[in-house]
Amino acid sequence: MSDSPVTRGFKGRRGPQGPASRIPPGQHLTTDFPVLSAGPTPPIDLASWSFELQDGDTTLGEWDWDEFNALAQTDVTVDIHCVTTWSKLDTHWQGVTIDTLLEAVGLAEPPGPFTLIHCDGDYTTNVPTEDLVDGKAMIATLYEGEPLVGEHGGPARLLVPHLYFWKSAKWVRSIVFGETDDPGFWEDLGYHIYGDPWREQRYAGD
Ligand SMILES: Nc1nc2c(c(=O)[nH]1)N[C@H]1C(S)=C(S)[C@@H](COP(=O)(O)O)O[C@H]1N2
Ligand SMILES: [Mo]
Repeated sequence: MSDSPVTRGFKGRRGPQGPASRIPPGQHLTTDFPVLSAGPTPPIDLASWSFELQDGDTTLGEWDWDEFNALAQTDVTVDIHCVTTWSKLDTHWQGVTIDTLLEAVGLAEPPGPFTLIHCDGDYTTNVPTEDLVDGKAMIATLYEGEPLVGEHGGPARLLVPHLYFWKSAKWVRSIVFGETDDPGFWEDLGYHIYGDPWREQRYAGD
């Protein structure tokens, strides 16, 4: 792994409240970690793995596995909320924030207001750019201090914990910035275009 110092990220997002007030409406606590995938876990070869930032069709930056792991690391402890109604508190992740990636390609400002996230295995999800920057999201490679296992999205997944967990795309391979908010896999099938668990935005129209 990297020799970079690890920064404690997502600051101030956990209040001093007790567990009950950290569970969004319609959710219940779980202590295990369910696996939810729309298809099989894709086999991923780290030797051919890459991660890309794109502005439409233009590649802004591309990293192979070693290059990606040499980027500055951030470590967070966050609560996660799946639309199937489980929530899990105090999950601990390490990875590279989207801010770090934009900085690495020399961009002070993100190139567009919306993103579509692409994965191995054809899954996509849309996230507004503002929900990915300012320390709100990362590409996570470690979970509870261990390399992220395949079932949970290893080697790398998006982590955007303030939205329902379907937005946290597993086996992530690229973030494509654009001008329009185009629905991804679940959003096309009727899930909410944004997915804020605190406003219970489960399905289109919620
Ligand atoms: N590539 C990909 N990412 C995905 C999914 C998927 O099917 N494919 N499922 C989503 C859904 S619906 C949820 S709830 C979480 C589940 O993550 P977990 O299996 O690590 O709990 O991953 C999200 N990311
Ligand atoms: Mo989900």
